[in-house]
Amino acid sequence: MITLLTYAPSFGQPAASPFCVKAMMLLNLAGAVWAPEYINDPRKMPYAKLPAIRVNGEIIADSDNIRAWLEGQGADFDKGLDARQKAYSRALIRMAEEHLYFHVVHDRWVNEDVWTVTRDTYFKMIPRPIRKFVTGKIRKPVIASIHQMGIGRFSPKERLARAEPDIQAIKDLLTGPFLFGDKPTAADVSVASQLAGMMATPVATLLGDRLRGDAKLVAYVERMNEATL
Ligand SMILES: N[C@@H](CCC(=O)N[C@@H](CS)C(=O)NCC(=O)O)C(=O)O
Repeated sequence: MITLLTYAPSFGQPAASPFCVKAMMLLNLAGAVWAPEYINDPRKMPYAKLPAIRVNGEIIADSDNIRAWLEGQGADFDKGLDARQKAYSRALIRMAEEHLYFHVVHDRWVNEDVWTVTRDTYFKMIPRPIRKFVTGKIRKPVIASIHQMGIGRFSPKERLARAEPDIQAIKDLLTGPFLFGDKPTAADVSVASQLAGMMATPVATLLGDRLRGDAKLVAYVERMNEATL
């Protein structure tokens, strides 16, 4: 039995983090038997982040490492893909996780209107009288990291313009049900979990509205959810 150490469900998603949703999709695609254990504070994790899995007392942290572990057990998430498709897959995964992800973080943590909802969802276990103070300390380095990586310096319109070519690239590749044909692969897992995270933003934002209004992408995420969750 595998235990997935994950954030709790929120905003209609099975976990607050797209990376935890990704791990769930990978586990299901691999046919693994697993159960979630919900964790609020990731500081004791090997990288102080979630997701991680626990197998026979061993912790495997980071969604890419979870993928590698599952592949070591025999899973093949890219069955039938040739070397060129696997190379595209790698690039798509990095685009989703190292660029689009930060737009999800910006929308949830930096945007003032969304932040109050994020705060009262993610940190509802912190008593209300001290919640604003405590979460302000948690939020500060997140805002700093988004500023550091760059998109924190953009206006909402500039942020949307930066994300748009990525979104269009995903749409252009979606000539079938999934990115590489009739079956979900590792790239779909990473891309769809980040798109779902963007769509789940609980308050209207330019990016959230852009994605929620895109019938092709909404249908794609629904297809992925049906196939993998
Ligand atoms: N590269 C990691 C990224 C995981 C990640 O960024 N997790 C975030 C939530 S979306 C986290 O736990 N952050 C806690 C923190 O930075 O304090 C993976 O693929 O698992």
